[in-house]
Amino acid sequence: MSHHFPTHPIPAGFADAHITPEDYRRMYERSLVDRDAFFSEMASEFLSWDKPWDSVCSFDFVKGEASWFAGGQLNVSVNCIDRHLPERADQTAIIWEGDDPADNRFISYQELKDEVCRLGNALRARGVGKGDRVCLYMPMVPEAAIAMLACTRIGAVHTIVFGGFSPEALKDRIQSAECSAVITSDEGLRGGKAVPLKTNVDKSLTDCPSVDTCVVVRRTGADVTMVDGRDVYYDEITATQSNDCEPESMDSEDPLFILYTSGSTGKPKGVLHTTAGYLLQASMTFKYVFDYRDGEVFWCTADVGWVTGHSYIVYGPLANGATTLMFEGVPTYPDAGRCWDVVDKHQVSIFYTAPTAIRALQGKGDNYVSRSSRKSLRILGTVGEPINPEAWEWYFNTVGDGRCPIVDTWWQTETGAHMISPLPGATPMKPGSASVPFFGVEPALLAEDGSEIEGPGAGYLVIKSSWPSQIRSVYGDHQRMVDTYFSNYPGYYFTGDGATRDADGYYWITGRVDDVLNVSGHRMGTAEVESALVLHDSIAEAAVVGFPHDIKGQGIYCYVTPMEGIEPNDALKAELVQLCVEEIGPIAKPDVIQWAPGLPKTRSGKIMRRILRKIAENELDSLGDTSTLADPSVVEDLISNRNA
Ligand code: 6R9
Repeated sequence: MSHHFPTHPIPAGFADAHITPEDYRRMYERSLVDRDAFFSEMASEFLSWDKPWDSVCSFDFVKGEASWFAGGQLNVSVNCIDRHLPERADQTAIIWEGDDPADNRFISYQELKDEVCRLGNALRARGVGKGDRVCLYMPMVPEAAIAMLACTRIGAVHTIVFGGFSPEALKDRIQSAECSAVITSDEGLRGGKAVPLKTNVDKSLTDCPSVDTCVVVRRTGADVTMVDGRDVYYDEITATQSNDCEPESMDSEDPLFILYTSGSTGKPKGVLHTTAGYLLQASMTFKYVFDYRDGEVFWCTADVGWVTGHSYIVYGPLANGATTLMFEGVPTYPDAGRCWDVVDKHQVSIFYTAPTAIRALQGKGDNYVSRSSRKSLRILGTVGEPINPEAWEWYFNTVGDGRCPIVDTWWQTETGAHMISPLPGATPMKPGSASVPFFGVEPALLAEDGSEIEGPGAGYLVIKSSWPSQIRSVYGDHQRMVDTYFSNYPGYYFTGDGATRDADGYYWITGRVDDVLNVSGHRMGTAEVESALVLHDSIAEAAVVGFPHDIKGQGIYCYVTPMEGIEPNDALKAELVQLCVEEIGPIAKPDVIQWAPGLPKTRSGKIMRRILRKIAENELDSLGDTSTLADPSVVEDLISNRNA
C-alpha cells in the first residue's frame, strides 16, 4: 500500500454530483440490506420494459446460479436508442474520430436508429434470428456499434473478437460459439497502418462450417476476395432495407453477448452475459461512476473487442442517452498529443483510459499535454490494471490540472460492469486504490484456508453475493464456469485477484493470483502462450511467467526447453516470437525468451512457477523454499544464464 502518497479530497465543484458522500452511504447500505427494493427502483428508473419482472433477484453461489428480473421483458436497442428519440433525435449519439485527424463522423440518435434497423432487417433477411450467434471482427468504426445494436434488435447474440487477434484465435472463437454470421471490414486502419481484417476472416472461415454469411463494411476500399453466396457488402445489403425493424422482446435472462477471455487453463472462456441485469449495471455505473451529465461528451479509449468497449463505449453511454466518442486510432499517432487534441476538438468532459496508456504518454513528456487546453475535462478514469501512484499523480496534476477526480475502476469481463471504484462527488481518492464497492457489490477478502479476513488485511478478493451484471455461464460449458469461479471457495465468486483493505475500508488490488498475465491491460493466460510455443517442432517444453514492465505493466517472459539435439539460436527465437503472434496476436509477443535446459519441477512433476517468476523479476535473494525441487541444479542454471 502506497501510504506515502497522500489522500486527495474530493475536488471543488462536485458538491452537486449525482452521488454525495451521504447518498453513497445510504444507497450502498440499502442496496445490500434491501436489495430487491433498491434494484427494483433502479430498474424502473434506468430501463424501459415491455413487461415488468416477477421477481428481482435470486441466487445460489454454492451452485453458481443467479437470475435478475425474471419474467421481465425488454429490448436493448430500444433502451439504447428508440426511447431517447422524443428528446434526442438530433443529438449526436456517436462522435467518430478516425485514425486520420481529418476524418470525423457525427451520428445522431435518429441516424443510429435508422442504421441499426436497416442492418437488423438485412441480418434477418439472411436468416439470422433470436439466439443465433454473430461474430464481429471489426475496426473501431461506427458500424461496430451499429452491428452490436442490430444484433440486440433481433435477439441475436454477438461475440466480438478483438481485431488484433490472429486468424487462428478468431477461428477458435467462431467455432466455439458456433456462429452463423461474421461481420467484418475490408481493412482496419490504426496509426496509419492497414490491418487485413477480411483476409484474416477468410483464413479462419476455411474451417468454420457454421458460418453462412459474412458481411463486409467498406472502410479503406481495399480489394478483398468475396466468396459468392457467403460474402456480402454492408452498404449493399442495407441499402434496400426499411428504417423500421420490429424489436425482439427479450426475456431478462436471455443471452445478450458472449465475450471470450483468458483464464489460467485451457482455451479462452466464452463469458456469457444476459440482457436486463447487464444493461442495468452498465447503465447505473455509467451515470454514477462518471457522474455523467446530459449533453456531455464521454470518451472511452478502449477497443469494442474488450469488455470495457462493450459497457462504456456502447451500452452504458447509449442507455443514458449520452454522446459517446469512438476513436479508431492510437494515442501516439500522429503524435503523443493526440488524446488531448481530441479532447479539445470535441470538448470531451469525461476521459477513460488504461494505466499503460497513461504511462506511455507520461514518458513522452509534458509538452504534448500542455499544448492543449483540456478545459472541457471534468472527470478522468482508469481501468484494466493497478495504476502506480506516480502515474496517477501525473494523470491528476498534468492532464487534469488538479481539478478532475480520477475514478480507478476495478472490474472484469466476468463482472460486466464496474464493481469497485471511487464516485467523483462521494469518495476521497487514494492514488493506486480502486477504493470502495459500487451499489449492490459485496466484496470480501479470504485467507488461504477460506476464512474471511475482517478489517485491514490482505487476501483473495471474492464477492459474497450476486450483482446484476454478473457472468451467467461459460458458453457451451456451464460446469467450467462453476469450476472456475464458484468452486475454490464455495459460496463466493472468486475473482482471481489479490487485494488488501486498509483501515478506511479502501481496496487496493494487487494483481492476479492465478496464471493470468495482464499485458497492457490485456488478459492472457500463460497456458495460451505456452501452447503456442510448444507447437514448434524443435521445442519440448515451455513455461511462461510475467515480469514487471515499465509501460506494459507486465511483460511476457518465456522459459523454453529445446528438443534433445536441437542447438538453440537467435533464428529459433525469432520463429518462436512469430509463432505466438500467429497463434494469438501481436499482444502475445514474448519480451524475453530464455533457453532452459530444464524447468524447475517438484518431484510430482509440477512446474514451480513461483521460482520462475522470481528469476524473471530478478529477485534472486527471495526464491523461497526450494526443498521440494526434484533437481535443484536446474535453478542454478537458469540463474546463471538469466537474460542469456
Ligand atoms: C475491465 C477489465 C480483468 C482484470 C482484473 C484485474 C485487472 C482491471 C483494474 C484491475 C487493478 C483496476 N484490473 N481493472 N486491477 N485496478 N482498476 O479490465 O476486464 O480484461 O477481464 O481484466 O484486470 O486483474 O481481474 P478484463
